[in-house]
Amino acid sequence: MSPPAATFTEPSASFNSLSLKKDLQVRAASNGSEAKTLEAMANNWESNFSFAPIRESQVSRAMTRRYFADLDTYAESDIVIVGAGSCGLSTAYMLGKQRPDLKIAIIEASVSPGGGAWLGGQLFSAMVMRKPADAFLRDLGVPYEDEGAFVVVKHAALFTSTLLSKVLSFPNIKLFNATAVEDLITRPAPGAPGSVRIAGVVTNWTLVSMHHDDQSCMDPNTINAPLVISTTGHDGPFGAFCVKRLVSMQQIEKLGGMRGLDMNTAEDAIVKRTREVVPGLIVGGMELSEVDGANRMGPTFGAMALSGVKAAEEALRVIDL
Ligand code: 48N
Repeated sequence: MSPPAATFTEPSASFNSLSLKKDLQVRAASNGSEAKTLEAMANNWESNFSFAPIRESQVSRAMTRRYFADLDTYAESDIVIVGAGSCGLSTAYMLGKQRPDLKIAIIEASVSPGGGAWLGGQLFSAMVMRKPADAFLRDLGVPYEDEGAFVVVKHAALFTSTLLSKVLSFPNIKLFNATAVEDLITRPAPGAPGSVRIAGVVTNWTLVSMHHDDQSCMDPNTINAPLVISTTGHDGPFGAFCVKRLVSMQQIEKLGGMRGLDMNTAEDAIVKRTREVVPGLIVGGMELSEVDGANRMGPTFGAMALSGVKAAEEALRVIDL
């Protein structure tokens, strides 16, 4: 049984105890069976307040029914995005806006999506984006201070939370967080012996992925998709996952390895080189620096946003071929 369609009520002008009291009185007036209870609550909600009664199993079913319906729906996706950092989320935002017809699954290993974009750099809150990435912020509706060649968002979390909320509001996009991609689904590439085209991802709950060495084999789950966009960040415990797998599958010879910090060189290169690295796999964001040996840019995020814009355009070019 599929969950009820999402019902979105307009945010109330000013929710507070007074508006709650008024809601209760309105409900009491129109609801004979509960009128007494609601009236008592409206008159003295400090002592008579109670939520509508529930059985715990209803909560469990509300969660699990939706989760398993989503697993079923997205088992066949049009696009899978691996990694919900600033690049992956920017990619999803651009695709969600332009192609509501596409089923897009985002697989994020961490419980908390957002990757490295919750702070501007070290533990400093403000986030710098160099122009022309300010155009992306305007499209997203994130305010910033203009400093000439660059702009500053007062808190990186304002950018990331705004982007995340927009992505999660698209009905054709599903975020599976706390879920790791632990391999790629492949098919022989026609006419290219030994080469493959990517045809989906192999997933497991991240906690399971982290314990393959100390638990008996826990086989993974899978998502089929004609196109995967990998934005898993530069090398690290989980980072650069898909490009490292391409090397171990002998689909690319070796990784270029991320170079030292050079903001000007790095940001231009990441945006320019966002592309389909092997058939069916587009790579963007800092994962790309590992493929090409691009420099890192440090605490500036314009290239992540615009690499996401580029990755979305590449995806639409490839998927409509
Ligand atoms: O934020 P990241 O790490 O990656 P990007 O490319 O979106 O943004 C990079 C950016 O934050 C920088 O590194 C800045 C600009 N600094 C540059 C520099 O010079 O240091 O997000 C990657 C996401 C994370 O949330 C990971 O948890 C996730 O990808 N992830 C995975 N998710 C699912 N399966 C995996 N195998 C996996 N590996 C990583």
